[in-house]
Amino acid sequence: MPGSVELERHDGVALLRLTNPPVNGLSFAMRAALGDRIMEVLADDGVAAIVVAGAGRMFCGGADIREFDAPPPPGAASLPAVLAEMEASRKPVVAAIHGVAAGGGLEVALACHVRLAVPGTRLGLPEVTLGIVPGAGGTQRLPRLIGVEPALDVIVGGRLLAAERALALGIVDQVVDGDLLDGAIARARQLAADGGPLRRASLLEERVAEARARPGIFAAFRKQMARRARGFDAPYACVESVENAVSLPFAEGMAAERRIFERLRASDQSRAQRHAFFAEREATKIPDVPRATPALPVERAAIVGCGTMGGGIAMTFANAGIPVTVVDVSEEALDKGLAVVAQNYAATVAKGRLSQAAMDERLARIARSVRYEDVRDADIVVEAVFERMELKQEVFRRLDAACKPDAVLATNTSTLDVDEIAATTSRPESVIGTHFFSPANVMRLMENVRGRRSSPRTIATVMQLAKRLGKVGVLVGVCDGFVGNRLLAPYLREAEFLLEEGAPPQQVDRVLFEFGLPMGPFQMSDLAGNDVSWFIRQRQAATRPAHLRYSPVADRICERGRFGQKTGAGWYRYEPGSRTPVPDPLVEELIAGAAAEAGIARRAVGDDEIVPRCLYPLVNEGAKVLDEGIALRASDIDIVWMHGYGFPRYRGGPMFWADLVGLRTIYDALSRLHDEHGERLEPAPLLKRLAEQGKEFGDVGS
Ligand code: T1G
Repeated sequence: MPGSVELERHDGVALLRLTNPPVNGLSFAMRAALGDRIMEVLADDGVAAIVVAGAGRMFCGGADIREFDAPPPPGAASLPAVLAEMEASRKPVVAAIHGVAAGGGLEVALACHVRLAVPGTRLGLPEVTLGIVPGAGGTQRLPRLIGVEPALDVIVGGRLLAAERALALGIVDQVVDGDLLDGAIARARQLAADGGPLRRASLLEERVAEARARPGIFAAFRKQMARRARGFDAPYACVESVENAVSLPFAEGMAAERRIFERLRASDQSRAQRHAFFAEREATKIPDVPRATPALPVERAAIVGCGTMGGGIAMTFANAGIPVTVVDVSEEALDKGLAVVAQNYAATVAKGRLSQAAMDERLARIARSVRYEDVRDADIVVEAVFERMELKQEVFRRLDAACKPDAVLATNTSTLDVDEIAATTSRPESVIGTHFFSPANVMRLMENVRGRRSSPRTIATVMQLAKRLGKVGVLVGVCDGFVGNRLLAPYLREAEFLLEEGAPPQQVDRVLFEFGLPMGPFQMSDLAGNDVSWFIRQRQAATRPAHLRYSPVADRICERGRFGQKTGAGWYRYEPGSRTPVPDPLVEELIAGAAAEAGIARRAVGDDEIVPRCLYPLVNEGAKVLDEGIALRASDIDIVWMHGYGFPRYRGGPMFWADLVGLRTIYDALSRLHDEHGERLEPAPLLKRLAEQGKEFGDVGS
């Protein structure tokens, strides 16, 4: 197993280097090596002090997540025990931190007596994002070191902090401007020479004692985190473990932390979140586009169309420090669109999440123009005009003429054929889909759609651009709806059929919200705008199979101008200025009318029918998309639905969730629905094969 701890001697100071590229993961071997080195240098009279550092580009990225599913090898070193030895050392131990100290990596540093970092270092305890709690003393040492509330923010938030923030909180003792190792060795030598008391976090009782006098802080914290933590177990387990740091002696708190850690590590939620972690990294691996494929450096960008999407995409570039020119047909259109951009930034400033200076800086990166000539310097242009093929083709013809020869021409289309758009240019190899999700400056998914002719360089460019924009890029193939919206179609279709069969919109929405989706399908449609899907349905009407049942209710709602929140009514009614959905008897009438026309005898639909009826067909469509090669792997589909539609991360995405449910179960249920409702619910061949072989989607392609 990989992982070692190198030892260098510097005039009485032992420098221990954690070595296990690429992130110095604390594998079982690494923990054993660290324990052995600590014992070695503690016993060495020639060593007066110790410095712990990381080899390569970072201090340590934490425990090796890949080892979580395997039981520890017999006699495996316990990280908490190794850290306890190190902290108890009579010889000063200084942590020299660069790059990243995350999870167990930061816990190693917390067991040192002094922590030094360099500017640019990021530190944190992201275990909660993996569905676990810090398992090597983080929930016990950090509150003692920096106080309970700040520790709760760090541990439950799970974010990595900048070195300066960590200094302000007291996580690090100094941010070193000069050479980190020189500074750390000098500090260690000085501590040894001074011979003063060493600060051991586990022995600091003042802050936890003070918190003991304020028992309400944990209830208050649970209350304020409730919305964000809805459905997740780990955040609440983190609070429980920090609460133990206040109510229990250190040793008992550590034992409780270990029990909580082991319970969560074995949970489906943690397995799902670990799956999501690796899935995001797998999605960047394209079999026929090696990582070394040269990409076009993106220094300047342009957007055509300054509507909601165009404005949001412009913000995404500006936020990433990339100057961007927005082109639209008139000054009025630009005024309107850029006013929305400014309002969005102002709202973030008002919430204290962005400084006014940063807002001004970002706005200054957004130029405007009504002339295509002004995109000539752009390395990439993203078209974000209305979802009509002839309009998009006209835009691409003009871009083809105006852009520099090697520019990438991207379309933000959400369903249209990228190949048809590419065919209108002289450079189809430079054309690709970059499907952002609304609001584009917030949603992290970037569904990159490769056309038949998209070149490796074009693909590499947009996949690298995704990371630079802070997005999660997933490469998909061309079909109606690509991956995200293609799976959305059967989900919405079955939800609408359930209405005709007897379930009111608020029941379907409630059950799917309780499952963990950010909102149910009808509230989501009212938020996104019912006219968007109405227009798509009209485009598809000509080719929709006539023999398949189709619910007219959504069309009838739109024919009445009920486009959702933006018109004050859709599937629900909205009081002026309110976003609270109110059930509307008119919609009930439309549903009952459609059911009568279809000869459907309405009934009481059970809550327990709704998740299978809406999500199994979504998973079934995922099996087709996988089989057709539109998605490279099942985990890519999971990423699309977690980052594009808010599928709960603690369920790992629809395909991982389906594997947990069991494909045999899903296949049998779908077969029954197929018998009852007809061919649209026929199980996909891949689903059938996997169910019969007792396999999972996760086995496909491996
Ligand atoms: N374990 C295993 N593999 C890891 C890993 C880890 N902790 N961290 C990264 N990798 C792999 C990753 O899959 C990728 O592999 C490669 O390393 C580069 O990663 C006891 C129990 C550290 C900020 O949650 O957040 O400690 O794709 O592309 O952008 O309490 O990696 O090349 O094959 O992300 O420079 C807690 C997880 C673990 C941190 C670096 N630690 N990692 O980002 O590189 S639990 C974490 C990250 C724990 C203790 C508990 C990031 C990074 P491949 P990368 P990066």
